Amino acid sequence: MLSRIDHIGIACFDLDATVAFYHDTYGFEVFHSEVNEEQGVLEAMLRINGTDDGGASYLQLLQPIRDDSPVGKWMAKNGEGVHHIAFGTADVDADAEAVRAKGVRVLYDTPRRGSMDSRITFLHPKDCHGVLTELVTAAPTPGGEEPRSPESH
Ligand code: V0V
Ligand code: CO
Repeated sequence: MLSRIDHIGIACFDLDATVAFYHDTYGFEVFHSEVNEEQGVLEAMLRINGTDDGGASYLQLLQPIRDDSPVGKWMAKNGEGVHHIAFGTADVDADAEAVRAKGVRVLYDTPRRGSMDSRITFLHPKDCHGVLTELVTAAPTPGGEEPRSPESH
């Protein structure tokens, strides 16, 4: 079951400058950042709020590390802006199959590695009214919950 907005993916030219904007304007902090070589992005996750399924919602700021990556290609046409939305689920495999059975193109046969060791897949934007849509299951942690932000301890 899709139970929350996991994140909104925002493409940017300069990750540091964009992180600074979100910090200085709204006070949002970087919760996590990493390079995902396979997806061709340098990314920063800004944790916005916890959710009642034990997860959280983030902004995912994305700077392409290659021009021929999905985000690099998209930015060449569109510049900066909202690139995708991601719904969180406890079971990305089951939900991806259920969506596929409805005739929506699911881009990966098996979910791949996403931010913070999550498992992710994507639905084709042309089958989703123009919105690139991601499904994501957060990595399990020893406590059974997602990592918590420093201020929530
Ligand atoms: C492309 N199109 C989009 C779009 N990207 N429409 C809405 N939102 C987007 N983000 C449209 C594009 O304008 C074209 O429409 C059409 O789809 C085909 O696009 P294309 O430029 O020819 O590019 P393709 O077909 O080579 O690639 C498009 C897809 C690709 C969606 C297949 O971007 C992809 O595989 N995306 C999934 C992976 C991804 O996005 N990774 C980066 C985030 P017209 O012009 O023909 O009408 S990584 C991430 O989120 C992580 C790591 C995480 O969450 O943990
Ligand atoms: Co994403």
